[in-house]
Amino acid sequence: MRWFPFLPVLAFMSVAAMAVTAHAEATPEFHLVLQDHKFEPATLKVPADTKFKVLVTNRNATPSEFESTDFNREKIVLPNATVTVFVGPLAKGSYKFYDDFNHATTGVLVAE
Ligand SMILES: [Cu+2]
Repeated sequence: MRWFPFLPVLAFMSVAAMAVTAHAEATPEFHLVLQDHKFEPATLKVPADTKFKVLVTNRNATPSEFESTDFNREKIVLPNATVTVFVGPLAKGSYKFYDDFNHATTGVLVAE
């Protein structure tokens, strides 16, 4: 049996399979919880120069709005709900965020 001519095809298929796997693992996930009108954690370390997602869960009895002018996102989070916010890639640095419905509730993303 002459399988030699199929080698390039097999090589291509394995590279394509690797690319699909890498893509599936590509978006790191971080969690924030709103509780007692505080973000937990209030400081969230994230990778610099990488797209990531933040899952924000609201355990308060009132709606919140996860918002940042530093990284330009805003999303309402109803009580007992979780929203997913895609962020980045961010350069190294600190990026403030807050609850737009309760400005005393603040936190910071630290990209490093
Ligand atoms: Cu807002």
